[in-house]
Amino acid sequence: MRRRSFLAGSTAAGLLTTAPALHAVAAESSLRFDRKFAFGVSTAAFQIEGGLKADGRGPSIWDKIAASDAPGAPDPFIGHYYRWRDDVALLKHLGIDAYRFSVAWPRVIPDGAGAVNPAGLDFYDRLVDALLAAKITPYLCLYHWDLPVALQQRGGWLDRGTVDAFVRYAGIVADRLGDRVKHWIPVNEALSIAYGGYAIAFYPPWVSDFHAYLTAAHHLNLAQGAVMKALAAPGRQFGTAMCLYPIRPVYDTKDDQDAATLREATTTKLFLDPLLRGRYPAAVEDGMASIVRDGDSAIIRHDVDFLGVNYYGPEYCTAVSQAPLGVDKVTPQSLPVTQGGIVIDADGLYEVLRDLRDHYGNPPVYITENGAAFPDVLTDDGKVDDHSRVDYLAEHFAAAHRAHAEGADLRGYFVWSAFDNYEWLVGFNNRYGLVYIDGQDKTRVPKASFDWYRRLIASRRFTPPALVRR
Ligand code: IFM
Repeated sequence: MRRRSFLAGSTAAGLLTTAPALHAVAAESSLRFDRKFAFGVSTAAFQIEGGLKADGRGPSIWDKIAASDAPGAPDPFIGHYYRWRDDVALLKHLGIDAYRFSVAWPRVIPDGAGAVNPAGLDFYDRLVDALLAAKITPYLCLYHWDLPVALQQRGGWLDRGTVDAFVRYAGIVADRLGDRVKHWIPVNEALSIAYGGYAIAFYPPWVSDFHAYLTAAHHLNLAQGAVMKALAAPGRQFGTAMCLYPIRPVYDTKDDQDAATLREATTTKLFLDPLLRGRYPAAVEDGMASIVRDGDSAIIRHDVDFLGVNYYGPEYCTAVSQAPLGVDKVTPQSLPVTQGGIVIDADGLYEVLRDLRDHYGNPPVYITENGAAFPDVLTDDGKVDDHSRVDYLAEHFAAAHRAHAEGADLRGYFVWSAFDNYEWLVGFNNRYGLVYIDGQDKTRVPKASFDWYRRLIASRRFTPPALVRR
């Protein structure tokens, strides 16, 4: 047998394996998930913790964007650093098997490379104990974008020294938590960090230069591989949380198809290929030549225990000669989008899982992020009826189920996100949570999607709304 069966359709045998369109399946059909399938939620330290100056935490490159330094300025976060016990209680109530969170590097090592802040480690130590007591398996991500400012001043991800500092930091966290944490994810979305920060100046440190982008990408790849090798120990599992989505041509022309292929080589596959295939895509080999040193490829390539897929929606490209690399990213007007402008397309998730099955050796996969921002409203009776999010999630769970039924080695699914949180440049204007957070008093209100997910986890089965609607 190629794989253990963690998922199974409860519909008539064969329907799912022949990949029917959802609407072709009988309305009463439900999809079943095996008990070993890990249901989870994801968060990130910077987006939920707050307490940026509490207990010796150092500054990160995101602090100034998100928070005013003025005395008495409101904390724009959800105060998880202070309310973590309540939050773990909510996670327990949700019934999840696993929780993916990140450790804030500047909380553990305030300047990134110097003295350790014991209070920072204590916080995560207590959190891990509380999760385990609630029977929730921790999936620990070491770096979700909050680089210590002192390291940025030395060049950030353009400086190879940041890789060494990262390996040291990872070792310090593992020494403290590695007796209880078995699942490790070194870096969340290296593509977002490198592309947003160094290619298009959209995120800190606001650089826009192709060579800088390749340099940052390579150092992030190296950091990930180096940590996986340095921390390896019996019983420990290492994986990724990687942006993976189909990149499609807008028009069915050779130019647009070439543009999409080039875009793929310079974005998603710039991270996937060196990890699983041990080499960069041919399109970037020349650009990487002066950056990659002997031995780097062997450090980066790794037999991961799981490949983490962060999927939100597909991307569309067209050939435009004046655009960088001759490729322009566009969103066709006709397609449905989330509040963040992301195209809603569950088939894209299915395609990603199929591509990993067919072209990357069918590694064990977790969906490490999937979710959507919609304009949620807290009604006077204290409820948030986020049916759009329920539909989005149900359709994506159905697509993942279908891929698994067709042989993709899918092991689990982490919804982004447990709580409404600080969505980088747009703050609380894009809410992704299953739990609504009141911006003023930070009250936690489970949304309808929380109840939907809770029922799914408890029963391990659900009926996708698409099956009923169409
Ligand atoms: O909030 C982000 C997260 O930090 C990284 N992945 C995408 C999410 C939604 O934009």
